[in-house]
Amino acid sequence: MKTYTSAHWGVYEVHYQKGEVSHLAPIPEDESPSPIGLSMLDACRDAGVRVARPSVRESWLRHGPGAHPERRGREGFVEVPWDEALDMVAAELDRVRKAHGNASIFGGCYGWSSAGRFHHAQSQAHRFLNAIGGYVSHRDSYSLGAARVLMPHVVAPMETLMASHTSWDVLREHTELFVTFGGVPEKNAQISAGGPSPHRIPGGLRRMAQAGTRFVNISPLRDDLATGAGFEWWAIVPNSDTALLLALAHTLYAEGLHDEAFLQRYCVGFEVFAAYLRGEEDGQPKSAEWAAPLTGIEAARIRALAREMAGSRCMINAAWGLQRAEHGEQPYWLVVTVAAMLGQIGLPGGGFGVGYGSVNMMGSTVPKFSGPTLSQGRNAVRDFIPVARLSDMLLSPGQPFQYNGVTYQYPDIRLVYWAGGNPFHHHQDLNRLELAWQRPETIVVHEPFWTSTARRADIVLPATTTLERDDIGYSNRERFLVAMKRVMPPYGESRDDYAIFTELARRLDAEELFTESRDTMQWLRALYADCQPSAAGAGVTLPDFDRFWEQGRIDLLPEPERAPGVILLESFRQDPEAHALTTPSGRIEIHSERIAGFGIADCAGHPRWYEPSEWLRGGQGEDGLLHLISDQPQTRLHSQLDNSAYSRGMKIGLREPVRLHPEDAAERGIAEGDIVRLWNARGACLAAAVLSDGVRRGVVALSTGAWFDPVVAPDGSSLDSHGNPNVLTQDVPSSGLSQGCAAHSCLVRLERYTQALPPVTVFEPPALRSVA
Ligand SMILES: Nc1nc2c(c(=O)[nH]1)N[C@H]1C(S)=C(S)[C@@H](COP(=O)(O)OP(=O)(O)OC[C@H]3O[C@@H](n4cnc5c(=O)[nH]c(N)nc54)[C@H](O)[C@@H]3O)O[C@H]1N2
Ligand SMILES: Nc1nc2c(c(=O)[nH]1)N[C@H]1C(S)=C(S)[C@@H](COP(=O)(O)OP(=O)(O)OC[C@H]3O[C@@H](n4cnc5c(=O)[nH]c(N)nc54)[C@H](O)[C@@H]3O)O[C@H]1N2
Ligand SMILES: [Mo]
Repeated sequence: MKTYTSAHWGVYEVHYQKGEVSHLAPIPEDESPSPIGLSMLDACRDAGVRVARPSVRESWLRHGPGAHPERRGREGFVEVPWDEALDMVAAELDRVRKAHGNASIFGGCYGWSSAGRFHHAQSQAHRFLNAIGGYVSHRDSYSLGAARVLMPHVVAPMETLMASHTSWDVLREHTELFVTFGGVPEKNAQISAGGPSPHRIPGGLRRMAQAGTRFVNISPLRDDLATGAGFEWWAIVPNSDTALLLALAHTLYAEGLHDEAFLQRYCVGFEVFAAYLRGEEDGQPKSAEWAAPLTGIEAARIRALAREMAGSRCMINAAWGLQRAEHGEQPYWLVVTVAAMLGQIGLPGGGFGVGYGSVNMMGSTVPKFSGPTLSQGRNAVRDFIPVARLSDMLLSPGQPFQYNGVTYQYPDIRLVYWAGGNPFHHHQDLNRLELAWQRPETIVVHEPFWTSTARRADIVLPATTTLERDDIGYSNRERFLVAMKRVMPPYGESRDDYAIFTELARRLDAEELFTESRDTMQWLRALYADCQPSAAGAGVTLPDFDRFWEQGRIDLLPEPERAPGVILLESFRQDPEAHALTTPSGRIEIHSERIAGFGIADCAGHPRWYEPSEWLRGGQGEDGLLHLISDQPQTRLHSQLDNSAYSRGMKIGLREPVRLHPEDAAERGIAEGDIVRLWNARGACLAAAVLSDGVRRGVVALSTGAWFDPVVAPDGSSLDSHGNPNVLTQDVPSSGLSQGCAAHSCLVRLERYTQALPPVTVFEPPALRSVA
């Protein structure tokens, strides 16, 4: 029998030599396996960055909670025995909850952690914190901050939409024109939370192109799309998609190409929007001529595309990146609106997609059921934050914030607990986060690796990786349920998050509540048994646990004849009364009375154009400013595996590559491979120049995930030596509606770096000493 493992970038076979694990290999069913996982073994054995023993920051150990918070990230750690570390963490949790209440513990733990349904660090942490009285939580995600809040008002929750996207076989057969905003990046579709298998997007796109679908990619980056054939690239000004979509809507409306009958039967509020298109609100018709200087795209081309869309079976897609920006709600609302005007929603191959290419699951035909899920218990604390308001919360306790039409208050946080995420990767404006991070009295982090966040904790507890423990791999609408067997011993003294929380729960009189007296294998059996009925409901018969464990994996894809193509919103189209949407009207809301009723300054009741605070106004940055796209990295998942040979192999002289147009480079005297400095008022970093005419002029692309590695620059300011874009991005909300992450609205300057190059030291451990 073969052994398998599951990771966010795929399901892999585990191969052994002489009884020891030697390498991972793609499963044969995967026609486009991701190379990221092949590097996973080495990355997990990398002694340079694994946390070996519980470690406590020098000042905290000596002087207790709150000692020299400004030294977080700057001073070394003392390695202590497990029992001492656990006693310390338990005593500190107890002190804080008694002195300040559980609402002073932030336990959001946002992050992708690793695959496996039981040892999912965030779920483990939430279950534990609930068992000891609760914690301040977070809502939504960095992925989909604006969309998650907006879309339930307009059409349906994002989860529902994502799980029912029109499938690739239907697209191939029916879609004549595929218009995509932000491409369908294959690099991103390597990933799905829990284990994509097999990878369906590269093949899906190629087969569509072979069948004759015409593609138009509207994106600042050309290589967001690869179809194996030619396609049209519209190098749009970043953050101007709303203007382009309004102009497409205006052309359809002005030329009578919109589907009145569809709008009447399936939508509400078109008249209000039409008045805005005509310019009745602000005196400005949203014509193609109006949009041309905003988007950098000629009016005639915009009009021609609108006519072509109306004349063919057309799928409109938007990458999630579009809504990770200021006013990120607007392009999403408009993609639905323009698709509604075309009247093809619910027809095969027509309508809209919200993230084909953002993750692998989109367009799958694998049946959906709730996989094995660890219950998190009940949280007695009601306070929460929208996830991307982390620094605001720490800096402004007691201050009000708006979220989805309601006003709340930021809690007063004394203790931050993080397991399974890396805020010094994921948050915007890291220099501001460095300041906010000085506010709590204590910061506890569980981590397998010496990440930039672990280095900024007071107590670091070393966690195992997936390869070092038994678990069950499952991912929504992916094909395999995987017995993830432990394939190597834990690194150093690292322990499973479950084992760590069990010990803490024992010290805090919550052991039974947390563990239900089960060990890991008992939990795996229980979680497996719990999901058997829902699998059966979806037509999947799961064998008993022992058979599953022995077999190594279960194929969840029914025979082809039982897996008919999926068409998004097909039943709604067939019968909008019986299959009414969950919006207030049960219809698609082109005007939302509910959102209008919120009275939010930057999100009205219908989609409209709002100018971002940072963008290339008029298509060009004033005075040398460039628009920064900080997209998802090709060679890793966020910051995960940045230490791997594969990710490091893409770097140039240890620095992260930044892509820019050859003419923007020439204007600055920059050649291929030169080390450059990117900066703005918020921060600065180094990166290595890669020249490409596939990047729009005025745009630079620096992917996320290079481990944050600040040094003091010659002028005394902080300089990230490695190339982390989040020292540059703005920590502002997408809007007052959603408070989502707006990383893609960011201007920077760039120059050749001529000073002595600081080293990249983040792949070496911090200063460590052991207690005598
Ligand atoms: N500028 C900019 N910033 C962005 C984005 C962007 O587009 N632009 N994208 C945003 C998005 S969409 C996201 S989702 C976030 C991602 O942000 P994160 O999810 O925070 O990033 P990861 O690097 O995946 O962090 C996961 C951490 O969990 C650790 N880990 C793995 N397994 C375990 C385990 O078993 N136990 C414990 N305790 N820890 C474990 C890993 O070592 C790693 O440090 O970044 C966001 N940030
Ligand atoms: N390899 C890899 N894959 C990943 C991840 C990873 O870390 N590594 N992360 C996963 C996660 S957590 C998420 S949430 C998804 C995110 O998936 P997305 O949000 O879709 O990914 P991004 O790479 O941020 O953005 C996609 C593209 O949008 C384009 N774009 C940015 N701004 C604009 C704009 O204003 N207008 C237009 N038209 N285009 C724009 C950029 O060119 C970018 O390449 O990716 C997932 N996939
Ligand atoms: Mo994400």
